[in-house]
Amino acid sequence: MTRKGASNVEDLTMSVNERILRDVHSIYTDPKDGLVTIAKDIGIELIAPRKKINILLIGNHSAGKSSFINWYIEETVQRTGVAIETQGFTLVTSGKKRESLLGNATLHLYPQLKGLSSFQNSLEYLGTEITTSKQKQFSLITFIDTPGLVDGDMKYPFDVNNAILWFGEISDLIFVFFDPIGQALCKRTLNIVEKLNENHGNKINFYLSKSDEAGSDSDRQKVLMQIVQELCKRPGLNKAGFEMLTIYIPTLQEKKTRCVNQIEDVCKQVERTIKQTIQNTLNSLEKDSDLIINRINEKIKLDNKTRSDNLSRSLKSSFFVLSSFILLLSIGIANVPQILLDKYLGNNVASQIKTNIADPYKQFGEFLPNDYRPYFLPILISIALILFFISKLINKKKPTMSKKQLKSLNERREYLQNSIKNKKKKLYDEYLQQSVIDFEHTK
Ligand SMILES: Nc1nc2c(ncn2[C@@H]2O[C@H](COP(=O)(O)OP(=O)(O)OP(=O)(O)O)[C@@H](O)[C@H]2O)c(=O)[nH]1
Ligand SMILES: [Mg+2]
Repeated sequence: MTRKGASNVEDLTMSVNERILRDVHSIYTDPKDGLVTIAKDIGIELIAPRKKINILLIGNHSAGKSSFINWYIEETVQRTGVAIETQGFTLVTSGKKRESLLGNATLHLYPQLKGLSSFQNSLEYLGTEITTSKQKQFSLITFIDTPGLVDGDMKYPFDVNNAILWFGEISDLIFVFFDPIGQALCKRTLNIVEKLNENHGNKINFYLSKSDEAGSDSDRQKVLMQIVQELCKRPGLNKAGFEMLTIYIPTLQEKKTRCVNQIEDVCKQVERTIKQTIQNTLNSLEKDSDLIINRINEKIKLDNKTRSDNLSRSLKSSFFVLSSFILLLSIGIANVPQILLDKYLGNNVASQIKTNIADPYKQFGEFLPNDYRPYFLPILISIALILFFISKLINKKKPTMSKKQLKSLNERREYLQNSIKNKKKKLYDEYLQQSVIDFEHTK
């Protein structure tokens, strides 16, 4: 099968949302015509939008973070159990084949992780699990599974707080899991949540996980109250309308429970975030294109101004060169003996020169006091030289763009104004159409 064929098959199996994000990503990253390259050439740093959203899961040890991921993707990728199962940070993402990557291989796949300093001497604690699952919205998600947080002497072989805060920055959603049995009120979890909340409050969602194990309705209410109270004690977290969904993994439920499982609401939240991300991505595409177009316009305007400045400089400079030249010529001619002029130019021309150049020159010299007359010639030559130097000084031209550069800028502006904007419009229409279809289905 040809590459083209392969990509068509891929297109057919891809969801509209996935394709929109992939297309916009490649509009940015194309090495030749990508927005990142075009912007860089004119001094603007752009970051390509991601093809997937990132969801960071944090919480106490054994709160069910890894189990949630396995449930979502409908595959057992992450180890789960009562022991401290997840020891490092794992990115779980969908791809063409099942693969587990550790350390450097993960950095290779996600070069931006090189900015994360927490794993400098313990890269083996940073891994990626690629699975072929496309369940729910997984093809548009990267889950970041983290080690359970515990209080006390527990030593992590890397800077766990720093790593969580770093991943918080690049995440679109942060799920905080509290479970009813374990250390629901683990201080370390609360501290990190408080810190994350400073800049990413809108991304954070709290869940009472394993809520099937929370006992009776009133027991569960008590646990919920306790957690909410503890969270509200933190000044930054004390916000009105605290929401904490109660969730459990249906297949792991041990006893029958009357507890309402709100796990589907988690999926809906994920879908909302994906939709929002697509809208934001398409809007950024438009905004970034405008930014580049404006910068290109400014550059062309500046170049035109520099060109006209250069022209006026060279006109002024030519005036001084010409003056200098005329002065030197006059000095030369005025000092040629009359006999030679008569002999070589004829009487007529020679007498014209005498009356129009040589005589005024002599009269002009006679204005000078007697003592200065010997310096008349050197003074005139110096003036001519000064005029010449002034012309050189004025004639310092500023660099302008070459015809080729101008042509390429104009072409790029054209490309952004027409191709990219049309493409954005088309993708937006597709997105809206699909949203309408989704809406019809949910009615
Ligand atoms: N009853 C019940 N058990 C669950 C649920 N979710 C997870 N478990 C169990 O809880 C234990 C811990 O789950 P994990 O998914 O490993 O928890 P974790 O948060 O990833 O734990 P660490 O990686 O150690 O931080 C496992 O034995 C799971 O089977 C749930 O919703 N209900
Ligand atoms: Mg785990």
